[in-house]
Amino acid sequence: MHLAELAGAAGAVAARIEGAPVVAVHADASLETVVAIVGALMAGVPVVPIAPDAGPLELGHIRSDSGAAAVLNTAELPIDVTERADFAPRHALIDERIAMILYTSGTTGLPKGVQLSARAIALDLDMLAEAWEWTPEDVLAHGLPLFHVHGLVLGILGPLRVGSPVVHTGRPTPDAYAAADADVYFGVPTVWSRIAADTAAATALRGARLLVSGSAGLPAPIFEKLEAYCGQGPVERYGMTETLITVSGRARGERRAGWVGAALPGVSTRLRDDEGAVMVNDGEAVGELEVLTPTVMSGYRNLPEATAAAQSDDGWFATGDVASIDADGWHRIVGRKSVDLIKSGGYRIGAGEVEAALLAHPGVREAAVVGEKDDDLGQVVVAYVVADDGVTGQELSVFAGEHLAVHKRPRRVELRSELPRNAMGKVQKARLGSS
Ligand code: MCA
Ligand code: AMP
Repeated sequence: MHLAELAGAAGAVAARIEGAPVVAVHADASLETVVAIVGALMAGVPVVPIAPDAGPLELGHIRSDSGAAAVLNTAELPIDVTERADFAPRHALIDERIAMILYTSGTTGLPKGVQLSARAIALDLDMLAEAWEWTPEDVLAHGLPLFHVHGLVLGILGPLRVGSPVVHTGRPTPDAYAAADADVYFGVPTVWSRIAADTAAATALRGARLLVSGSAGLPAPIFEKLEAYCGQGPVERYGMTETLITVSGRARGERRAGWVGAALPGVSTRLRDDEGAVMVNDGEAVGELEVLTPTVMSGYRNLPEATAAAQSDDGWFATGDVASIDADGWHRIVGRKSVDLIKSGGYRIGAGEVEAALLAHPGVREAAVVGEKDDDLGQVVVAYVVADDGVTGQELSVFAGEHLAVHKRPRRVELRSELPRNAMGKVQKARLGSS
């Protein structure tokens, strides 16, 4: 679809929804999703992209918490991508208005709505375009989901802002990436690891100008394999839904396996130790990474306390990631402070949300969910459950599947007679794999 056609089709959506408080979009990987989201942006209506396979719990929560009056797209209000309207956008991506609300998992409870202003999104895309020397001459390819920052903000709004064509491959398989014949490729580490294991696909990317990896740490051996087969290792970049992308390698700069680059212009970063003292940037000392960025969210929706808790007393955003920074300002992400935030295939999954879904089963008495190391997905979701006699792991997998999006479901459910607890009665998750 050409830009003028997109503007016409999105204009038709914009005219229809103008004045709505919030709209949700059933965000499958389709042109309809792009038209609906761009239409909402044109109309200045905050848009909530929803995972197409979201379970009833998440869906109900997201709709009521966001206040979305309607769900656009194939599910409830079919969008005709051939319809056209001359809608004059009243709100370019420049103001403080909330453009998008992205629901993302925390350590406990239901997902939180991260409110992103139009200005923050535009600024982040401009910073990335500069760092990656991204121009209208580049064809971008990726096959990432359209309900998170990576696939949607970077992967769809990015090309629209830069003016570069984008090919969405449907799924991010090695074959589809190899066939895309693009200049720039975006992927999560799982995608890069699958490409690195497929010599033919990896070799087909030799002509690319830039490979970019993010959403989770790229293992150094994968970087090195890609370097060998594709002629370059990916540029890594780091960010969060709450801050957008704040740290990145540069297109023409150094690419260092295991490191995610330097702060983008206008962004400051620092490390704090357990007592809150700011640490030295010597490339060795590890502490919690904090960022001060003009791209930070406009708060969690309806959660002023959680919003305040994520900030330091002097207004920096506490990422919850543990990192080191070297004297040149390069960052290495070492892990996360909380075991209750799991990253699987680049998806952020809150252990508490999965535990709550399992505990809703009448035969489940206790549940503890952890992320266990996995070569393909980085981490996989594993549930340890104490259940009544006769309840099977298989039954609980199916039960969880009825309540949660597929990427949040435990890949393994292990039944235990009890869970290891400390003297205070708190589950000791670190002991679960071996107990
Ligand atoms: C998956 N399957 C399951 C389960 N999980 N079946 C039963 N139980 C489960 N627990 C099914 C899937 O539906 C699929 O079935 C098949 O198993 C293969 O699944 P999987 O191995 O997960 O492969 P995949 O479906 O290809 O997923 C890998 C993936 C995916 C493509 C890398 O994880 C992905 O799209 N990740 C991107 C996440 C992302 O965009 N994160 C960005 C967050 P079938 O084949 O039948 O369908 S934004 C962010 O992090 C910040 C801002 C940043 O820095 O970017
Ligand atoms: P999300 O909320 O899905 O946006 O996930 C944000 C989290 O993903 C961060 O807090 C990090 O833990 C992780 N992350 C993103 N990019 C990277 C990266 N390049 N290296 C390591 N971790 C990353």
